[in-house]
Amino acid sequence: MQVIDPATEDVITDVPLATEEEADTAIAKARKAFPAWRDTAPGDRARLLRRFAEAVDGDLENLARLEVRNSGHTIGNARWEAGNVRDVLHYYAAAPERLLGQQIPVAGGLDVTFHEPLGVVGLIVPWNFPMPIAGWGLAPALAAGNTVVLKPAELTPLTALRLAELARDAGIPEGVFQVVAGAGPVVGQRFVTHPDVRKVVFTGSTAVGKQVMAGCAEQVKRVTLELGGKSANIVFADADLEKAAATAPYGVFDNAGQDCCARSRILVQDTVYDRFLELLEPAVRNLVVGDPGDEKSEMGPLISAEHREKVASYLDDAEVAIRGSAPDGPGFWFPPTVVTKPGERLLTEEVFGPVVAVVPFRDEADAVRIANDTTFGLSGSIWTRDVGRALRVSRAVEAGNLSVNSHSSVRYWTPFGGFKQSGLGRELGPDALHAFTDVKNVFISTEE
Ligand code: TXE
Repeated sequence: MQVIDPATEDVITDVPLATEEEADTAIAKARKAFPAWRDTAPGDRARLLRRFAEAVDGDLENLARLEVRNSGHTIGNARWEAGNVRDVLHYYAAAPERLLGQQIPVAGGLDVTFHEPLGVVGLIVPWNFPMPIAGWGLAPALAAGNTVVLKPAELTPLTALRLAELARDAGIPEGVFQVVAGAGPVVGQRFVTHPDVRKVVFTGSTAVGKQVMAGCAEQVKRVTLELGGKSANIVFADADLEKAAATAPYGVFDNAGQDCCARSRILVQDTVYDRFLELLEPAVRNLVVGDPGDEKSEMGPLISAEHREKVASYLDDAEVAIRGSAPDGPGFWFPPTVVTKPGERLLTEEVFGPVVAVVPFRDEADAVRIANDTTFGLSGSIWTRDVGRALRVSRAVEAGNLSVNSHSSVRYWTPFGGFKQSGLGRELGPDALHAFTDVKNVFISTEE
């Protein structure tokens, strides 16, 4: 498979696509490696994860540059992403020694619980954030004592392959973490059907996520899903309008909008709607779109020509109000685009590109109604100076990750995941660890 630089359309390298048999070989190796990894003393497992984190840190600039070329991410973002893998590995490195069970009062004996690792975990990773999404799965999975096979997206395998090399260099035993680059319907599907894969963590489109979940149901296989979004950025009239408008582009155009948490609907209270658009316009026009390797760039290209066509199709029946800049020439460029008269598809489907709809609302109830008028429920922002309103609206919006007066979505200390068709289960934070274990209860009789 050819790997393409989306900013130049140059072929970077070729990567062999694994067959189903090769996926089976990797799964067999992971299964073989499982008992020894599960039984590794917690302190030793923690030490190996820390060494892996340090190896990532030592390679941070190389990983970031690799992502700039393979995914078109700006160098600033790519450094954050590699740093996030390091941080998540450090965070979960503390876990093997703190994976505490319970002792439960019962009659006639002693009752204790254990958090047992599941076995082989299959991670299916998309192309939009290849590094962090890999890290969010593999760090807690390994910390809890599972072994991992990871399938990167067809378009973006390079940083995952590098992470596997770094793991090996750090001393993670053979078979404990393997990367199998291949097609979704072949390798990804094999993770779903293979009985030795005990859990699948899937991040990607809602359509494929539903198939993965249905496939996992056949074996009652554990599954975590992180799917699409259509998140709302709700701006009330009492908000710091300057700040809300200046930061709104980063809430939706970051990673060229290829972000499941993109606030792709900006809902603005009608009394300040025109003023907000006036403030938004320079922020959109001044966004630096260009060579992702340049330190000054704030937005890079889209991932592929095919994806650019899909993004463009959302403007067929829409009226564009503001259009930012984008380079000409080779590369899958698309300008940041603001729409005030969106078509139905743009309002309901995930665009996954730099296109945002700005929609007026009347009052609090109206804002909540519009925000919730979607099958998705991943993320969102609320801009207001009224603390009571911030809390009321946060509780009323059906989404897993909300921020008030901020566009932040991901903090590795806190749970991340979706309501409704945005997903199932949570990643990150302390609870994600339990998503990679099953609780075992043991009763020991004290009767003579
Ligand atoms: O996703 P796919 P695509 C959304 C976004 C985007 C759209 C399509 O709207 O425009 O999905 O992107 C693997 N069994 N998101 O086509 O196909 C595939 O190889 C098992 C949102 O890239 O879902 C890749 O590794 N696996 C999203 C991963 O699934 C299969 C991130 C995701 O690919 C498979 C990405 C199968 N049958 C896209 N078919 C988010 N939540 O951030 C494919 N795959």
